[in-house]
Amino acid sequence: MSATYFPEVTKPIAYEGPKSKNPLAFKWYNPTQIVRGKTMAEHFRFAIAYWHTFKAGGADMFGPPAWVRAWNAGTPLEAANKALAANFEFIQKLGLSYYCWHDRDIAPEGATPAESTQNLHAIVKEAAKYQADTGVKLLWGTANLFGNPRFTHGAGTNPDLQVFAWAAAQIKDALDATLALDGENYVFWGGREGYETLLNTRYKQETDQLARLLHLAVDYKKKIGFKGQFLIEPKPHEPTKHQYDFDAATVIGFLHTHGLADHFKLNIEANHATLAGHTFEHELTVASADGKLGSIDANAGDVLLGWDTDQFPVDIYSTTKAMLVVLAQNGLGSGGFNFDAKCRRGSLETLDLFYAHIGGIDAFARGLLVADKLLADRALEDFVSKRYASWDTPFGQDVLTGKVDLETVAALASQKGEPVPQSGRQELLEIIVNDYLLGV
Ligand code: XUL
Ligand code: CO
Repeated sequence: MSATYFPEVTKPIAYEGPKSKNPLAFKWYNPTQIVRGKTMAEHFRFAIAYWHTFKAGGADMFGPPAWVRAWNAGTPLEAANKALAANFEFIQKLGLSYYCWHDRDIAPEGATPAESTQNLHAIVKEAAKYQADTGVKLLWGTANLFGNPRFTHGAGTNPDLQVFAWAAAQIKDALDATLALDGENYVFWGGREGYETLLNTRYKQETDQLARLLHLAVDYKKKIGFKGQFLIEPKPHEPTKHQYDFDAATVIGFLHTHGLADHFKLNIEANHATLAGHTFEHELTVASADGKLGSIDANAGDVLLGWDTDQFPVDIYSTTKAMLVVLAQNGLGSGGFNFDAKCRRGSLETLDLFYAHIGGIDAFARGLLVADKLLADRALEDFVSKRYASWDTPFGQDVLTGKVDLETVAALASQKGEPVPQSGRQELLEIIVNDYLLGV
């Protein structure tokens, strides 16, 4: 294995088990271990986020990039080629199989749309060679429709049709590139699709514009024969004050309103969930309930900071609850777990990239094992089944499926009398989850 950009890691990260003291080893993620009939590798399909891992430099609001990265050198195209080499070396050394990109992460924007297309084609050609050589695959591609100042007032939702046209041009190219690299999904995150003030905004028209852009993408997808899954990634705010794709429930409503529900699933990001005032498992549950949980951006926010810190997930309580939802719907299909996460500014070495990913991977692997055991033992389910037992009766099912009218169900009130209040046993269930977390 070549040691160009990560000489500090000389062999692929291996599973060594929970007793290992080696920080460059997995303690819980054993890619070949079977859980519920699937290997751990199949359960997760972990992906590297190109933007955080290879393009971020630790910059924040108060200081410029702070990290020295050997691949960040030469002309923009030379640097793009070096980052590509680093990407495949890193993924192979981590023992993973997927990556995700924005168009502008992998190839520099040119002076004209034609030059941008050309840059993207050149890099895609190289990426295809690396993919063929390494077996690493593209989980999803997306277009960066928020970085360039032309998108300040939105992309699809911009008041200027000319900006909409530039967004369309970028989506077209990004879809072509995703198809060329056999991408398994394509993500739409509504970067600046939102508003700052209603004083200057036609809310209804902007949401119609967004729906139109998505319909155009669906039509183009069919035209070029792209079979991957389209995904929308909700986020409540940041960069705009109010984003139209606020949360899972809002996006699901939007998709149904605009005749897009058959064409999209959701990519749920943990930190976006908490920004919306929800838990990660809430957003996963809402998406899953509508058959729309398609993929996951695996990261975490900071409880004390109300913004999108995109930290690596280490909280196994949260990963366990997430995996309960994923297992209940029998996996993510063509989706996976993309580490949309970055090291803290102070974690400045490339070695920190390995520790960060290993920590996140193990946190989810542990969550999978605990969730599997909770399900296998029906540790929560027996209580939940009892809680809903009245609905599982034939009469309950008739009410639920609309076979019973209001008077008939109302008659039950006097027939059976005052309902007996039942404990929800929240604290007991929390103890049970803790026991499993500590016991696995
Ligand atoms: C931004 C974010 C994006 C999307 C892809 O908060 O999560 O990186 O995942 O555009
Ligand atoms: Co994301």
